[in-house]
Amino acid sequence: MREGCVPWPASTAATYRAQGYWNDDVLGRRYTSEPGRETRTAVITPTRRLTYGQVDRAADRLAAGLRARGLDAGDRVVVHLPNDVETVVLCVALFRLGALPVFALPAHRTSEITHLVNTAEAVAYVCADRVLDCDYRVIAQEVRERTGSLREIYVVGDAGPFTALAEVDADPVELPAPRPEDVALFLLSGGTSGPPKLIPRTHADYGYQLRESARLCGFGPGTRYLCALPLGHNFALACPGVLGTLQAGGTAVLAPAPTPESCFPLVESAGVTATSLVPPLVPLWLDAAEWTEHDLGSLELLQVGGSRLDPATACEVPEGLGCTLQQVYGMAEGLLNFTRLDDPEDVVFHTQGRPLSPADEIRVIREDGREAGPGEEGELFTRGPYTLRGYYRAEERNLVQFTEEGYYRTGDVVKRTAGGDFEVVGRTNDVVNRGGEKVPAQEVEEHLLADPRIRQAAVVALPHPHMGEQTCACVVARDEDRPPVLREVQAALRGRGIAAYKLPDRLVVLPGLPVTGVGKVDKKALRARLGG
Ligand code: OOB
Repeated sequence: MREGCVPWPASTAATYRAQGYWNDDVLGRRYTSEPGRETRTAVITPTRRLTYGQVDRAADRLAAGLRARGLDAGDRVVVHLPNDVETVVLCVALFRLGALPVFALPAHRTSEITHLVNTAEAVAYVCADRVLDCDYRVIAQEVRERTGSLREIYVVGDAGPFTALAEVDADPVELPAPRPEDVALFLLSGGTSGPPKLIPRTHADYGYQLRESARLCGFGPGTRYLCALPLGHNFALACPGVLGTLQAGGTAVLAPAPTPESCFPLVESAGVTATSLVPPLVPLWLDAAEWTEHDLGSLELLQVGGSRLDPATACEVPEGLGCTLQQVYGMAEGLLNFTRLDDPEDVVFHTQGRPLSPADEIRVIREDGREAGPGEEGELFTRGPYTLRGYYRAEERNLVQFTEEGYYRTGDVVKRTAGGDFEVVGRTNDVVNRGGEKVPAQEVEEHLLADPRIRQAAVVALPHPHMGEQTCACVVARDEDRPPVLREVQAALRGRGIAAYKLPDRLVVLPGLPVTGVGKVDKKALRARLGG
């Protein structure tokens, strides 16, 4: 494995191979090497349609073009693109080249991208020209000024001072195939405290994840999967997502946004059979489905995950959208849990499912350190054939986040039913789960403290009816007579270039913050005081 990554122990890797969890396949293998693929539709967007043959050829030309411009196997490339054809082709091209995509979210701004480029020592950044009110070329310029490793900036669309991705093109060349146990891509951590960390995923482990989740979800050549959430998020990418759909020979339908307005016409025109959403979108889809003129009759499966789905909303899905509901409790670090397509309603409505793989090892540890029994709460620890053994270049963090036996400490508090299904009931780490979007409290606190009006800051989660949780910033003002107000604080944070979903929803100015016996801010007491 590459420098900075923690490999699975050799004996464990040998077992995963011997038991068939890992095989010799690599991501980016030519799709048309399978019979009958050439003319079948691989990708659909509101304006374009590509066959597997076209994806294969475009990816080969792009890989050759990138290589001619000096991109090599092992190089990191920050990919910051909307759901569109270029994103899929780039992803396949990078896999073929053995270069490693680092998937940013569309909502990320200068602050996050700078952090990613620096942490990955990325040599290239690929962005859109503009989407809605955001000019990504401005971000590119700022990131280039603040980092030292970028050699190339590629833009999809009007490149301005940078290189247009469309011009990166060369006759295909023979490329050495990556090895199955090489890192193939980096995902971002969302569920842990502190700034996002990079999660190395190998060809073998990610390949297994998408193959096995495609099997569990019954994906095949007839599947038309709507990618409504950002393509670079694990859920929409590989659970089974776009990569699982393409591997199974189905069609990936890419929506520019997850709203009913943007998705319903595509469901009808492309005959979408499956999609995935985060919980706050489900009531919106249910409401819109009542009055829509679009025919949603092709939809068979709705996956929901990322944060807690309220059981009352869950119950409405089968009738309201005319499809099967599947709860997915996953994490970019690996472990995926699914309710099964044939589970009884009680399980589907009230639990977040059970592990994907028989090789997923699970421990639920109570506060007193003992193993939890059925129905007892505890923190979930896991290891397995697609769960990382360490974050990229994060030795210190890894000591906290992994046990000596290689279990990943999820920070999630769960209960297991007698049937072995999980219910996610809480969290031990300092993250606000804002309807599936993860807001690391410490990162926002650091930005708040840069505001001269703020002396002390603590960010806590408060319950919210639609989002599940909202972000509340508790601050102590430097000048008591002129306390900051929410709008000013949001504007200041926006000015620091952070993603909009990380802006506090509420601001509470206090004379002081409660502290624990050891002098740390007592967030439990804060939440209690705020009615959380
Ligand atoms: C998904 O991945 P991440 O990495 O953005 O966030 C992981 C964390 C989990 O540790 C858990 O705290 C929370 O998100 N979570 C859920 C959940 N699914 C994830 N909490 C309650 N109920 C659920 N169903 O969020 C993710 C990755 C792959 C598939 C689906 C979601």
